[in-house]
Amino acid sequence: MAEPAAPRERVAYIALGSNLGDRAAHLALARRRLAAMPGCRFLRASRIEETAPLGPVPQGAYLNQMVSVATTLSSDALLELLHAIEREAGRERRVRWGPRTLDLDIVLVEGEARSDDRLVLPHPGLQDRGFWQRELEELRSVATSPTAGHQTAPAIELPAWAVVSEKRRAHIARVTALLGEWADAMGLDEAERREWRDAGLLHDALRDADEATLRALVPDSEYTLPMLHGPAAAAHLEADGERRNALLEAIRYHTVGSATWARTGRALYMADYLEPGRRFAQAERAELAARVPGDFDDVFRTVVRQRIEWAVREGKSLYPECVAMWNAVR
Ligand code: A4P
Ligand code: MG
Repeated sequence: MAEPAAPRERVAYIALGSNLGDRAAHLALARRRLAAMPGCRFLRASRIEETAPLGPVPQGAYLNQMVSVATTLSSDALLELLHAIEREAGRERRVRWGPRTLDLDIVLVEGEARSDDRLVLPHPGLQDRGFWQRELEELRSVATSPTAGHQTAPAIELPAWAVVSEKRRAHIARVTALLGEWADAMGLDEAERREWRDAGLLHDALRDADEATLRALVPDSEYTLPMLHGPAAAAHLEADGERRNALLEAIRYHTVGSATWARTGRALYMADYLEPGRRFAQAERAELAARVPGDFDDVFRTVVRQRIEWAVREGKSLYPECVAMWNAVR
């Protein structure tokens, strides 16, 4: 007998709103729960906007945000899960359109239109809510999802002097793809986009080179072997005539961190940690990756903190560059 066809994944857009209590924390709870929801893959989160209250009830300003998920759930099942998240955030339904700790609305489900007493899709509010239209546009402006990278690592071209294993090459491809998605979503100009791409491509170019090769490139370095490949790659590039300082600094310090990085260094540091091929905390890291274009500085701070906490837990020593970076962002 033929297997039943696997349910098709559709993209659903969910609006988050809060105007009571710790509004940002309510949105964060919703994103965490959405990222862990069964039958759903978290795709992207828009930036958060503060909006004046709509409707007849006098109430405080809202924080609004939209996220996209790919889901095999029916819209009815999705709505039920959303209501459970609202309840967890302490939502009480007293006044329709009244103040709320957390409101989760389904704005659109790809390919579905319905209007009955449970659901209206697309949500009728989409017609006249400018912030929803902006958020939807933002989510749709990039076709690929931040989690797509590990399934289809694109072919990449590395310089002839690169020494990388196949596994490393796949990591480099995923980091570069993630940086490309962020650059698109953030609308970077061509020069910065190229700088981010080169940072991704070149940061680990010497990751699998032997110690003698690395030390020959940076004879004065006091770093131990696992820290040497960044400075060595930067030295190699400089000797080849590379003059983009933000790129050189990004590559030189990508393992230890830097308090004086331009955006390129901070983007590389995040992409190296958030790329989808790493096995730990996948849902949480996917959520952070999705938030980078809208919340770059906050995600950077979170990544620095998580990497330091990990080093401390593992009993590793903290490099002074890393401590200085933490002091600069916390
Ligand atoms: N329902 C029907 N269609 C949908 C849908 N597409 N998504 C039904 C979600 N629910 C849908 O919703 C009541 C019922 O609507 C649900 O049980 C479901 O069966 P609710 O969340 O209990 O009530 P509500 O939120 O008070 O009403 P509603 O109509 O969802 O209002 P909205 O559109 O959520 O508006 N001002 C600003 N600045 N930002 C806001 O986000 N939100 C509202 C509430 C008012 N003012 C605002 C904002
Ligand atoms: Mg609602």
